[in-house]
Formats: sequence, structure tokens, C-alpha cells
Amino acid sequence: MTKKALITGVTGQDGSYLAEFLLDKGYEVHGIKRRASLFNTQRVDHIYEDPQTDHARFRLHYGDLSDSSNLTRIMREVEPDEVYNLGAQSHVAVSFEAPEYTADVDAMGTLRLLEAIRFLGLEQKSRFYQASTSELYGLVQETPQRETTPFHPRSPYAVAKLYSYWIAVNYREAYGMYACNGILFNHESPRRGETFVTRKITRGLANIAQGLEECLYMGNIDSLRDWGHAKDYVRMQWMMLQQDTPEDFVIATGKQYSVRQFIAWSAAELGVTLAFSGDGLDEVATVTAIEGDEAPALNVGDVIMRIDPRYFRPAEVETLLGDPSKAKQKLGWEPEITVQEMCAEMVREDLKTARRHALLKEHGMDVPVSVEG
Ligand code: NDP
Ligand code: GDR
Repeated sequence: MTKKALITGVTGQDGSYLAEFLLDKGYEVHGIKRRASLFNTQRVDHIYEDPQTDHARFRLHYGDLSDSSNLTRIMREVEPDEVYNLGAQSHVAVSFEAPEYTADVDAMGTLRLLEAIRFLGLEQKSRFYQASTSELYGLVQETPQRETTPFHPRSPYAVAKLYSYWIAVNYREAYGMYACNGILFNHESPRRGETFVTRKITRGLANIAQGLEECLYMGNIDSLRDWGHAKDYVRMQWMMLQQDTPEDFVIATGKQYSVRQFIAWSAAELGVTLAFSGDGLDEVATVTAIEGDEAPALNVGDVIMRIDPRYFRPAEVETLLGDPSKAKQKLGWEPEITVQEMCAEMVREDLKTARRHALLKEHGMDVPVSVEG
């Protein structure tokens, strides 16, 4: 029997990698996409199958986590063996701007899905994965953070995700549902949204190297994160739903670096060496050496990073470091891609786009390059 999976957030970074992964495993994959005024399926267009074909194994349904009747209808139509709840307003800084919407989607959305499963009597059929987050640890109580570390969320996003964490646990305990939380630390890829810090850096520096932008404006570059690759992390999301009993797992690499370090690696991938000088809001990064021909627009002495207080958050999560021992011992999971390899891959992909845009610009065409984030 072909297994069926339903993915919320299928158009996002993780959703797209997970859909590919499950299709490779032979699943029929159903995804929920939001109606938008512009196309929003770029990350899954390459796996799209014409719905006219009888055998299409990848199907998209219009829906929204804020709409329970819609979720219930899709759940009834699909009757999935596995539900992956990846949909969310996932930007921490934006959650301070839109806290109520974030709570509705990131907290209530999870409840709506779980209730849809219960209402349809699918508790024993549909296994449920909840995209929980290292942001739950927030103001950290213990280092490294593991499954038993107490939570102290520091943003409307993290508070909403805390509700979802506990409601998944509660439905497991109350109704015997197979529901698990993956407590995932930051994971990135060339498909990462442009306003998250790693992608903002790789894309911004590639643009600067090609003369499309002049300077990268950053927030707290002292921030420390445990970064992995999204491909490694979606594999683990699936593994969590294949066990005999549902459990929650931390997914992390166990290594921690600063945002400043990520900037330096990205620049190095472009053949550029940087020196960081100045303190606090006056800190800058200056080019001290250039090798190769990836950065034709740059000269030694150029300042290519400055601090902009707009990118600081009302409450910051300064440091996160995960302990993935449980995932390693119980499931045999280990990350295969290092953060340095991932950074190099992201820079290479963004450089390809920047080169294309530079060429268009040279021929008098407009290219949109700036992003807030
Ligand atoms: P993305 O921001 O790339 O993707 C989020 C997805 O959710 C998109 O498909 C988006 O649709 C969809 N979405 C947003 N709002 C709604 C809504 N109201 N109804 C239905 N769908 C909606 O996130 P990631 O792929 O990086 O992350 C996946 C999940 O994992 C998220 O829940 C995130 O909070 C969580 N997480 C992520 C981590 C990371 O480091 N990446 C770490 C820990 C947890 P659209 O494309 O239309 O915007
Ligand atoms: P995070 O990711 O908040 O950890 O949430 P993000 O990449 O946005 O920030 C990481 C750290 O970098 C600092 N930072 C900046 N961040 C952004 N976006 N832009 C900047 O200019 C900038 N300068 C410094 C931030 O302050 C922060 O400390 C991500 C999301 O994917 C969540 O959905 C997920 O739950 C967590 O990771 C784990």
C-alpha cells in the first residue's frame, strides 16, 4: 500500500526538501499551499506533476492554517498516514511585528490540525509531526540544550511554538495519538528564505561581489547558533514517525558559531578576506585581501558590512547549542553536511544568481536586489 503524507508549509524550505524525500521513498505526497497574488511554489515547481495525470504522486491543495473547516476537508479527502506540520509564520523578528497572526497560525493552527484528525476519527491512523524549535529554549537554562532542558521562550513566535509543543504532547497523552515534536535547531540551505541571517549574508555578499549592492547591514553578529543543513534535518523528521512509540527529539549538530564567523566564511568562499573592527553599533568589516575572480566589484579597503540597529530584536536569543545524543543513540541519526560545506553551497548558488543579475544589469535591465530581514 502506498503511504500518504500531508505536509503543511510544503512551499517552504523544509517542506520542499521533505516532499522530495518522501516522493523518493514512494509516498503519495499532499501539500497545503496558500493562495497568493504571485506564484509561491518556486521551491516545489521541479516536483510538480500535472494533476490531469492519474498517477500524480505530488498534489497541492489550497489551504491555510487559520481555517479549520478547510483543514478538516483536506484531512478528510487525503486521510494521511503521516501529517507533517511545517507551516508557520517562521520569522522571529516578524513575530514581534505581527504577534497575533503568529499566534493564530503557529499555535492555533496546530490545534486545528490535531482537532481535524480527532474529529475525523483518524487518531490511530494519522501520525503527527510538529515542527518545534530551539527557540523554545530562548533564555537558555542549560548548555548544551537537550530534550529535558527547561524552556524560556523570548519572542511571540517562540511562545506560540511553545503552545504547539505542549498541545502535541497533550494529544499524545490524552488520546493516544502518535504525535511527536522535533526540536530543531537552525537549519539552512540554498532554499532558505532570503531574510534569515545565513541567506541574507550569502545572497548579500554574492550581490556585493558582483557590484549589485554596496554593503550588508546586519543586527547582532555576536549571536551564536548551531546551524545544520535542511536536507539532513528533514530525514530526521521522517525517522521520528517510523518508531514504535512517539517521542520528542532534539535535532542539532552540537557545534556552535557566531554570525560574524558565518560572514567571514561566506566572504572567504568568494575569495575575500575580511577584518572586523570597531565595537557595537560601530563595528564594520573591511576587505583586506582578494583572491581569484569571484568578486570583480570589490577592492581592498572596501567596507562591506555595517551594523544597523533596525535588525536588533526587542528580546534576543543570544546563544543556542543543541545536544543531539538522543537522536544519535535511539535513531542512529547524524548530520552528514557540515556548516562550512553548507555555507559554501549557499554562496555558490547565490553567486550564480548574482552573476545572471549582473549580466542583466549590464544590458540595462532592472534587477531587484535589496531585502529587509
Ligand atoms: P519557511 O518560512 O521556509 O516555510 C514556512 C511555510 O509555512 C511556507 O510554506 C509558508 O507558505 C507556510 N505558511 C505560512 N503561513 C501559513 C499559513 N497561515 N497557513 C498555511 N501555511 C503557511 O520555514 P522553514 O521551512 O524554514 O521551517 C519549517 C517549519 O519548521 C516552520 O514551522 C518553522 O517555524 C520550523 N522551524 C524551522 C527551523 C529552521 O531553522 N528552518 C528550526 C526549527 C523550527 P508560503 O510559502 O506561502 O509563505
Ligand atoms: P532565528 O534565525 O531567529 O534563529 O530563527 P535568523 O536567521 O533570523 O537569526 C539568527 C540570529 O542572527 C541574528 N541576526 C540577524 N538575523 C536576521 N534575520 N537578520 C539580520 O540582519 C541579523 N543580524 C543578526 C538574529 O538576531 C539571531 O540571533 C530561525 C527560524 O528559522 C525559526 O523559524 C526557527 O525556529 C529557528 O531558526 C530555530
